[in-house]
Amino acid sequence: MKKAIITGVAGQDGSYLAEFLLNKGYLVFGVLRRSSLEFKSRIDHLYKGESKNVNFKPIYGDVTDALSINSIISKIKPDEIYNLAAQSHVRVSFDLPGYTAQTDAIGTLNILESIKSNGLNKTTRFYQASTSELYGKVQEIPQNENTPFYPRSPYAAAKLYAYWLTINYREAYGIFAVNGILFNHESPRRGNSFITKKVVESVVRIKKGKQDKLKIGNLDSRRDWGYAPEFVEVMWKMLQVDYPEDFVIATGEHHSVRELIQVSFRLVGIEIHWKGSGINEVGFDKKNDRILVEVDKYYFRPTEVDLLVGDSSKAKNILGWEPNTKFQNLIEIMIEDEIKKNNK
Ligand code: NAP
Ligand code: F7E
Repeated sequence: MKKAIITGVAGQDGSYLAEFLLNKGYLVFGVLRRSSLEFKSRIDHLYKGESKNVNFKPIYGDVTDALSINSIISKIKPDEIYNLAAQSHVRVSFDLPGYTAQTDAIGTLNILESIKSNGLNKTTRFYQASTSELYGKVQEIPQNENTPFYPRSPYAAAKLYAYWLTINYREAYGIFAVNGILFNHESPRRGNSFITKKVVESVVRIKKGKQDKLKIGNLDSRRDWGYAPEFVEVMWKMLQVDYPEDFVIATGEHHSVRELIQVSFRLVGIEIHWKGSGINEVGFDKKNDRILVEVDKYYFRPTEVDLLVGDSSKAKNILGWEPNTKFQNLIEIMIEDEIKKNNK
């Protein structure tokens, strides 16, 4: 039975990846941070109650704590490690730059150093959750594995260190260590302060009369949004090939925050029109002129990433991976789930 460790297992991707690996017959060790409440909504079903899976083993650990990470890795000696743990919110990284660096940069060092110092170089494969945020102020469109990076946040700068460290441990010590440079991927399990989840939650609540307005930041920002369950599958694929290489994973489409809002409202039967500009722009219901969307500068970032769109043809050629779910379909899935939750 293959053994995998997932850090960040209670997050959006970690929860889908755990389910995916369990279905493949893995013994999955999920690293969980201690928190004051034990409720882990995305993975509770894997280790509590009737649905629990005996092959899922939760363990306490924190990637900033080298001792805990080394003790976990040296005991388990896993075949694969997926490092998904992160302070993953770009806006929040401007408020918490130190914590973001400790988790997203030094956390990666702690894992790689443990693989090396335990002599697991040839037996443990390592996946690093790299990100399209590395491209930041983009140097070319679309972005591929050779596009130069230009990080625009403490989050991206920390992830840049982890990206290069992964390559360095591969080249210096022969570890099968790879970067998945994943573009934004979303799902009903997305944290609710990220834009897709925030918009669909608000739209359904507004439709149900439970909320007045949606307050939003930069409407013009454009992202390449994919579907998280399809993106975790390719993390696994990257560790199954003969040679370690880095891959861009994306849908190849880009859409603005404005389109995201418009499509989401349309799916609940509301047609949004826009008037004004900049901070004074508003979105209103065409039927009754009611203002439903307002710009709030609180959500602006000190430095923004205006446009991300990826070219994942390398992943298609080498891993045989292609996305099935694109923008419209993704928003439909998320809205449908939100409506179901609201009807409960
Ligand atoms: P997420 O939902 O924010 O999950 C991150 C997980 O990391 C959470 O479970 C969190 O624990 C855990 N964590 C945070 N600090 C930790 C620490 N010091 N030690 C151990 N665990 C810690 O993120 P996601 O969307 O699933 O993304 C997974 C990874 O991919 C992240 O590294 C992210 O930066 C990267 N990424 C994401 C995207 C995307 O679009 N989703 C794109 C590219 C790259 P709690 O649950 O206790 O908070
Ligand atoms: O913002 C704009 C915002 O927070 C998307 C993380 O998973 O993907 C994610 O990072 C865009 C930005 O994701 C609001 O300014 C406007 O331009 O959903 P987001 P992100 O920053 O792209 C990358 C690939 C990661 O690696 C990260 O871990 O939407 N925006 N108004 C807003 N964003 C938020 N959150 N809230 C707003 O009100």
